[in-house]
Amino acid sequence: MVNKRKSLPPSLTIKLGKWVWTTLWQIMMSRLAPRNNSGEYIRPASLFRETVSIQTENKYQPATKRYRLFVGLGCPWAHRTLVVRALKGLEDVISITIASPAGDKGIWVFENEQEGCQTLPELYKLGQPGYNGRATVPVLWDEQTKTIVNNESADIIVILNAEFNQFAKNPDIDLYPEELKAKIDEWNEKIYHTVNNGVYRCGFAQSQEAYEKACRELFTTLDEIDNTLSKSRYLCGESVTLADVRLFTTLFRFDVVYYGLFKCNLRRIKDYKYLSVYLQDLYQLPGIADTCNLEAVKQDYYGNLFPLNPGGIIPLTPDITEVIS
Ligand SMILES: N[C@@H](CCC(=O)N[C@@H](CS)C(=O)NCC(=O)O)C(=O)O
Repeated sequence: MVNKRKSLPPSLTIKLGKWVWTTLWQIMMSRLAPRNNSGEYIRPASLFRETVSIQTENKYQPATKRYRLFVGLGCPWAHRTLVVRALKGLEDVISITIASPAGDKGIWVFENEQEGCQTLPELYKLGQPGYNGRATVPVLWDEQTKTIVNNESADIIVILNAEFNQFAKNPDIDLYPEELKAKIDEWNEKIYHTVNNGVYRCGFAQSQEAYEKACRELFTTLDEIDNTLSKSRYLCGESVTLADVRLFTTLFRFDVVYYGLFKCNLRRIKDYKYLSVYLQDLYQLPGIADTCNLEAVKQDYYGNLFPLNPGGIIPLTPDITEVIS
């Protein structure tokens, strides 16, 4: 039997589908990921940059149970703050609220009301009336003045490392010692651009050139790190520093999320002789495994970055926590 139903010729269907999808993709990507004229992803700067310090004129004095961290378990930037909180033994000093992504709204929400707020954008507005920018995790929040102290993970981990020692269970662990600062900063600079933000520059690239540039830079740095780790246990020698913490949260997500979803697929971490052992080493440090939630990571990335995964299917992946435990 011949099907007499009229239908669009396939080539026209494909052309139309491609045009509609590409146009929508570009609109959505421009919201998700600001870009420059070459299609390179440009991460917006964090706006709240105060510190906690015992200096008398400082508004935010160190105290126990005064500050709260708002985090998302999928977020690598927020994850850094959880790792430092665990390494320093600040669990009883700094409280935690875990926010979850509300898929269709593109914002972080709370399971239980926080400071009278149901969502992170509401909390930002409470902290700074009229605030209309991005509401990102992590946030270091002051429960006393009801303001945001800082929303930049790179700053928050420095604060947690140094300013709460009088209350910390492990005050002697110094992740940013004076004598290694220059070396740590040097790694941080390189690793931020090419690895931490580098994976986003791959995944959020909006041109072939931008993607290839980011991808090559990413793997050049990973190769260099692998070589360094053939000679020393951690990036700056035999003890863990903030440079390792910052690298760890990206490595933990790499094989299950960035490799596939962000097209970082030249190599996996498990293909690297030294990086793979290093990831395992860091994961096994006391308290770290408890900060890691692979299911939340997969759900957050594959379930919420709609333009990168329109079908919303969460892939089955090896359970890397079994491999690195
Ligand atoms: N510079 C920030 C970046 C934080 C960030 O991008 N967080 C993402 C989650 S992984 C977020 O909350 N995005 C929400 C948004 O951009 O609206 C930091 O390192 O603290």
